Amino acid sequence: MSNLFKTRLAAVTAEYEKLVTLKNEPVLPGNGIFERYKNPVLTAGHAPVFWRYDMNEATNPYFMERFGINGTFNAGAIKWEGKYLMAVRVEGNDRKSFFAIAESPNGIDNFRFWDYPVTMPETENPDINVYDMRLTAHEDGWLYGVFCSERKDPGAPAGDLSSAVAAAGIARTKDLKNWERLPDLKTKSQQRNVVLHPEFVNGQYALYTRPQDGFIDAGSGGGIGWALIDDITNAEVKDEKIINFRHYHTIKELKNGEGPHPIKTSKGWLHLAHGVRACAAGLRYVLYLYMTDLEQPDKLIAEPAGHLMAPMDEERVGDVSNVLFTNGWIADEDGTVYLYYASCDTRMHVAVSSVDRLVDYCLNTEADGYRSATSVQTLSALIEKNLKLK
Ligand code: M1P
Repeated sequence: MSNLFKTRLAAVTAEYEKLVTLKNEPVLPGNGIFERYKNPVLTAGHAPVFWRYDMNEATNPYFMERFGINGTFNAGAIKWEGKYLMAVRVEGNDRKSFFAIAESPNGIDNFRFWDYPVTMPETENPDINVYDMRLTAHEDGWLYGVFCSERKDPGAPAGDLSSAVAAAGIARTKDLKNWERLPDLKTKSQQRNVVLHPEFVNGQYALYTRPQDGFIDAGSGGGIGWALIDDITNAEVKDEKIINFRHYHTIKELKNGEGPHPIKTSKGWLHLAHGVRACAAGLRYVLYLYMTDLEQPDKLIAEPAGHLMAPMDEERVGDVSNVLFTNGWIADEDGTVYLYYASCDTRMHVAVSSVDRLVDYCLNTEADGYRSATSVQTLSALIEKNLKLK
């Protein structure tokens, strides 16, 4: 082995091992609702060395990267056979995204990718790009992955190489290794952020949807939708209603989208979502919570004003600035909630809370009154209550 090859192999391997074994720690005292963890749980550097490099000196004498990884973000999550798994959106330097499973023994650090990425079967109309998988262990016994399938807009005028069409791809598996691709969701509008509810509702599959007029703009799509589906192997949205509306001058004025599937609690279904507003810096993506009725998951029962989490510090920096996005969380048997979120379409982080704390937050934080005056009323009532304690 030449010196150069040997030296670079050793240095790159040592750097990788140091990164993936880095111990994580909570950032305290936090806000009491959740604790952010200090280090990102997945970065491009977590991609195994043998993904990025040809390890054979004869064919790679300079030990140079042969397959660059640009980012690891927007991951679905599930606890599986005692391990914390993420179905990660891995984006190569070629801008194509694909899915790969990363596994951790504790949910907060030591995430390592499985050897191979997911080989997702294509439909007869191949996806150009796939991303943002939501994982749902459904009561029908299958584990579903619902994701965005992006294709070039067939109606785009010549020379327009950007217009695209977003649809919901649907696949299922029993082992997260072998996937059966089902037909894409049939729907009148474009769709992204489609999520499968884990239980049957009136004997039907239920989907959270996000109808949108264009590839980027939600347009007349009023928010997060809800649709019951007769047959998941040929899923079609026949009737769709909005259950979580966008609203003027809020964190979700422009767009919103369901995150992972909601967590079932004794007080109702706990939902995590992203909201988007426009500002001089571009689009600002934040995370928020809402709750729906236990018996009627399409009926809103609580929604605190504003965001749960917004990008801060280095979370603001990345390929698409000012973005937090989530499509994965894990509620552990003891009620601990691992909330996985991506910053700036670049890397993954974790924040830890509990079902009790998040429900408390939802049920005891004032809803948005939609005016400055109502915000002042809310704040003044809290101040008055606190000052009486003196
Ligand atoms: O770049 C930010 C996000 O933009 C899109 O979000 P939405 O579906 O709300 O339009 C998605 O492409 C998402 O992947 C991305 O993180």
